[in-house]
Amino acid sequence: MLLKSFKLSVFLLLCFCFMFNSCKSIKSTTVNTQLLHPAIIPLPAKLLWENKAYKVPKANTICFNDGGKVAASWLHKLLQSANIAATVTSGNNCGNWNITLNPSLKSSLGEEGYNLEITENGIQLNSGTKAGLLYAIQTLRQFFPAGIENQQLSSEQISLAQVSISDKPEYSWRGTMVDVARSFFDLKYLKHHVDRMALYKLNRLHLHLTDDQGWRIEIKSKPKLTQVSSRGSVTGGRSGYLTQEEYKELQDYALERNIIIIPEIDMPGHIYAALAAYPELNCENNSNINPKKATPPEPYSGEEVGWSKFCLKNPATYDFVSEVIGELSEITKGPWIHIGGDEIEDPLYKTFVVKADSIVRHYNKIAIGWEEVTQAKVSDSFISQQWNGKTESVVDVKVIESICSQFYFDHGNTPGQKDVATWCKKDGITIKEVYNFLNTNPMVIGVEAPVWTEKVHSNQAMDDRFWPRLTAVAEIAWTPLSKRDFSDFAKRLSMQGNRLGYMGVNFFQNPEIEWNNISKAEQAGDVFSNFSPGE
Ligand code: TNX
Repeated sequence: MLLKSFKLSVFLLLCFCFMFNSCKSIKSTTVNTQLLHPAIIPLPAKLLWENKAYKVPKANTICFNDGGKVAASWLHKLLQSANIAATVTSGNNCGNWNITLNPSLKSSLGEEGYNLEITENGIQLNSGTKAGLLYAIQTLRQFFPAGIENQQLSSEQISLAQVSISDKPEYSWRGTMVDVARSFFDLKYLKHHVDRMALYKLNRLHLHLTDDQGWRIEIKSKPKLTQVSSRGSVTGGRSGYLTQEEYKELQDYALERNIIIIPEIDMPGHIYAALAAYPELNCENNSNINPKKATPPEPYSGEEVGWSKFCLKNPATYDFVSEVIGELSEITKGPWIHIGGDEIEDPLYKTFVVKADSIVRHYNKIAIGWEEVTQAKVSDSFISQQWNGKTESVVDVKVIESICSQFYFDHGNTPGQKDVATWCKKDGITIKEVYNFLNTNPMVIGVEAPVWTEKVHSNQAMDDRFWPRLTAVAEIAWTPLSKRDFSDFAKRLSMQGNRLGYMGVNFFQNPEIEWNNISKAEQAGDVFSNFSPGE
């Protein structure tokens, strides 16, 4: 009996070595049995390991029931990338890989939850929704050796740890924000960003599309926004814009991965790029703009904030807002439009916010704004995004938590990092500080981490600010508080480094983590990059 369990441990250890390429760091006397299992982030809500493995056979069948076809395509792609041959067929539990969509599971698992069982008979993925099935596959993906991300798997037999998982998220809003206005990030980068978000079950991508320095979305009724306003950027940053076609392509790509895009038009402040193209929107004598910063039509490439605003007493302002929001609503698939609303003083500010809210609702969307908007009596559906916690709110609306001291990833990973913001927290934001997020406000629907780009001008730098801190965001947003434990998370993260490396993510090798061996791919890309599962 003892001998048998010793053999089993050696077997599992070997599997582990193979899977994580990390034998060198394992000393036989200090083996932590917990680490014999794949390191899953975010940690599932309920998870029970069996100390056994399922050896994937040479011939496999993926069997899906009604509604499970898309999930079957994702799974097939995953297995193909591991050199595992499989036939895909419809039916009920007719394979060794079975996908079951069962809407009645929604009552227990919600909109995004799933069950994943790996037993000696094979793999079962169940959910009430397609999103849940996709997440079951994202969890399963982390059972495979990291080389799967970059075609680095040999044809050796794969063993999967046996497990029983029942999982669902703590919060519905698990977001990231990219400021494409100060410096532009193109469709290709944004798709890679979406790929990476999907692996960690992040589901909201907020694009800060406009600011003083640039306007990044094509609005056909206002052609100068692209002809003129998109040309600028912060000094050293990139200019450009997304065409409506590209915006649609990004949304479709993201939606396949259960990610909704939230476009932000930042108003009534942070609006100089638009005013430079349409100077007729200014008040008399340009009294709405600080002349020391810019005089239209000169572009602005500095970093200061709070010096430009719409002319709020000018009726043309509201026509402009209505036309822009109308067109943006038409091309936006998600239910939300972000109207900004930050860092501005004006006697008509509250009136503007209420009007902008009603314009957004007129186009059948839900408005989101930075926390200052809650000084105004916005509608009940409005969502406030908290960033400094200083606003005296007159309404009780839902909240997205982005408090700058925990979530502003334009701040450094470590003290003294170069090209980072320091205004909210001088020494940067550690992974542990992100992980220690505690929420007691029942109005909070989730969290979102922004990267502002005054100082982030390359894909490499954007990767460095987001990763690995976004893995901590993913876990605090998904895993119930009672299951969170930083030292356990840090161990799991140490084993994810190799995967991020194979995915070509230029992540910051934070000294808080004892990284295992890390393989680095030159190019960004992973097992599901550019893959479409079809309808
Ligand atoms: C504050 S917080 C801003 C942005 C800046 C950022 C720099 C908020 C809603 N606005 O305009 O880019 O700080 O960290």
